[in-house]
Amino acid sequence: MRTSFLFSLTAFILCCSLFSQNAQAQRSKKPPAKPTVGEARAFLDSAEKKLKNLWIKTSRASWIQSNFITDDTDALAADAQKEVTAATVDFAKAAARFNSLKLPYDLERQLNLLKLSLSLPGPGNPAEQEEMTQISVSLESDYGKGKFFPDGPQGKVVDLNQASRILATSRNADTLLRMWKGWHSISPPMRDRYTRLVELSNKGAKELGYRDLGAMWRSNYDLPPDQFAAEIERLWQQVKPLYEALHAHVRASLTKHYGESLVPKDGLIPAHLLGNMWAQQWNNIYELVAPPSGDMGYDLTEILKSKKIDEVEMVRIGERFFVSLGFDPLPETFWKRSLFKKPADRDVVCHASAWSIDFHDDLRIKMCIEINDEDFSTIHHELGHNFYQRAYNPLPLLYQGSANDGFHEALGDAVALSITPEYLQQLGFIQNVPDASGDLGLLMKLALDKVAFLPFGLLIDQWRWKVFSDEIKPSEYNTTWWQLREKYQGVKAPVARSENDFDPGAKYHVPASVPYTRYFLAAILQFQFHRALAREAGIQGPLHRASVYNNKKAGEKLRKMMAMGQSRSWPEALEALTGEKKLDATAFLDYFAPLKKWLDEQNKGRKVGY
Ligand code: X8Z
Ligand code: ZN
Repeated sequence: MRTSFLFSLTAFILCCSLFSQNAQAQRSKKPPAKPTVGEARAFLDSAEKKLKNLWIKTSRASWIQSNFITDDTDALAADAQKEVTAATVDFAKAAARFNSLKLPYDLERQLNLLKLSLSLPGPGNPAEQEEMTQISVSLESDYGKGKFFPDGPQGKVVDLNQASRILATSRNADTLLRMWKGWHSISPPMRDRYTRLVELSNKGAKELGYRDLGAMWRSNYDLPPDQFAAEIERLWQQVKPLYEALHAHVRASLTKHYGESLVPKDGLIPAHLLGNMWAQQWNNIYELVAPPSGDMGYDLTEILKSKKIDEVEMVRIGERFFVSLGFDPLPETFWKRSLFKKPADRDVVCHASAWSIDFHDDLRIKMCIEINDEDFSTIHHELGHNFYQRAYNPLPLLYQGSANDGFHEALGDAVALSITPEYLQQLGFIQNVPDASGDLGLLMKLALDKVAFLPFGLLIDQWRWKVFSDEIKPSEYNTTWWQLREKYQGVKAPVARSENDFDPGAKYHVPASVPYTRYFLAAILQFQFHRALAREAGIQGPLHRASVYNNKKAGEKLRKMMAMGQSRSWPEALEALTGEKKLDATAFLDYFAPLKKWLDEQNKGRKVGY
């Protein structure tokens, strides 16, 4: 199963026996028999068996499809997903029979997880179900195939990896704009299908008893959905001053580089200048904004290249980190079956993902690795998914997930926070560990990744929640998308946009229907995890210099939390690792406190905000 996935089950044998019992009761005019705890248990057992089978089949079909995109593999993947969706929906509806029954904790929790297990629930009507899964597969597949011709149809073709490389390295505003516009030309054809997907998946969510699909997604956090939304807002308010301080400094640096006519001193930053297609992480423009007196002293991308470290070796280094914490090495099949390099001869979904195909040890990643510091970090992110999947694999199927989806996303990132200069020296990547004068540079580089990401992590689902609740109409999709990007990120479209565009579709998680709030949660959680691991390892000193590499005690604490899967509520899992029960941005803020101080000094006399 892919970490972000529509999973499911089928229940005909069991449903039939429940339905026939009720039919008998109707014939004899007796009220339907009250369900029992024993029946609920049998229902779940049977659902798990069916589900496991179907999920494995669907994973295989999806794996092949996203490693080899053709019309045929699309059709096969859609077929498999349809089966899974139909079965899960049937199970979820049949499970409603136990709603009024007082059930033991585990049964109740698993039934609830079963109900929430689809990211895209289908309507009960088979024709609509088929339409929904076909649309969903076709959207992800179109994203995977996305290419454009910046010099016209006779000229060279550019894919997302190539465009991203240029956005990361070019400082020529015209070149950047061509890449930005080119990639955003792949998504308008998705608009009508996306509109229909919203209708169909919303219908499915309503049939399962949710207000709409957004409310269903928000119900997956052991809290009432509105309270969860309020928690997210609380965290955003905690970190917003730090984001605004970074934004103001980056804007001033870009004004200096590109001129005030392109980057107005007090306004929104054009989205193509920040080193990333979605302006979601800004680490690639480090050299434009670096503190003059705080050089970090090394460039990891240069080191990887000069040492001729290839894609597989980058993954091996990541694996060795987890092994140093006490985890078993990855199985041989991982190395045989994973995709590490973009194939030259076929279309693949390059967006990085981690898979557990068989709920046991058939673990894989799929990633078009580029030799740079960003992908070195993403490799740890993906491996975090795989090690998590293995840690909880002894649990019943419906508990095989992270405490909430933010935990899954945070795990590998928390480990990657241990890629400190001290660790790089241990790897033999740098000779000398820079002294504390380089800390500002280190913090800036990481802030351009983690702090810059926060509003982006928030806004995708702010947009989708409103799309699902119909507050945003299809005729307003693009306008509202940019309103949110301006409001949260303080960035603007580099050229005029209209409703002929469909810019949300140019971001993977929209066509792929992967909920996104998980990444906002993960951004906060990973610092809570890191602080707890450093404490467990007995590390003194600033958190940005703390590496738990080789520390078995910290590793054991982490493994224990991972092994809980989603068998307990996320506050319990959080407590097991950190001793804290609440999401708390103080670890994040403390980590960046020296940088915040520096930014505030730089920003004196500048407008902060947008
Ligand atoms: O999608 C991902 C991972 C796979 S779960 C590579 N991330 C988000 C993104 O790329 O937009 C990680 C950071 C945010
Ligand atoms: Zn992930």
